[in-house]
Amino acid sequence: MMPTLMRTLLPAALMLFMGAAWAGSHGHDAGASHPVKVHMPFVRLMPPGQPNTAAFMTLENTAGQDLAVVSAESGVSRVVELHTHTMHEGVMRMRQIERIEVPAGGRTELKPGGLHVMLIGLHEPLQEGQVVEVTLVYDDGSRQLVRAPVRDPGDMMRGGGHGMNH
Ligand SMILES: [Cu+2]
Repeated sequence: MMPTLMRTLLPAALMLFMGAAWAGSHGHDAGASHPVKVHMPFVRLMPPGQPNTAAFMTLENTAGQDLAVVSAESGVSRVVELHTHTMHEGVMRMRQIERIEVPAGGRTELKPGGLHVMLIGLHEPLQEGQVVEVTLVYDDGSRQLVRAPVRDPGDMMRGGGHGMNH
């Protein structure tokens, strides 16, 4: 009787505790405490007059469960979409996708030519070094604020960027 009770009560208590801890990080945009770690976020500096740009970063899921980014928000542009690139008849095209998967214990790279957060219809031209706030919304309902500096991809190619270690 007793061991059976323990087996049912203990996991329940544990889940309750974890739920409380989780809820604690929910209400606000919890960057540091989110199970997904964001590495090297940046927004690509575009030539003047370009109304759109994109945010890139590496997402590392330290949780034991698969997560996915299902939307993103930012105040800098009219529309924010999740995008990927696909080859279509030999031409690289971007298209909108529903979600960006970040498998448990895995990493997902958002990079030029691949997955990205598309910022469409910038309210104002972005300046190099300016920090753009992008909020990622996950399929578990959690939100994560990412601060991504605006970088010139040319600078990064020449090694002038910070932390581009590949
Ligand atoms: Cu795009």
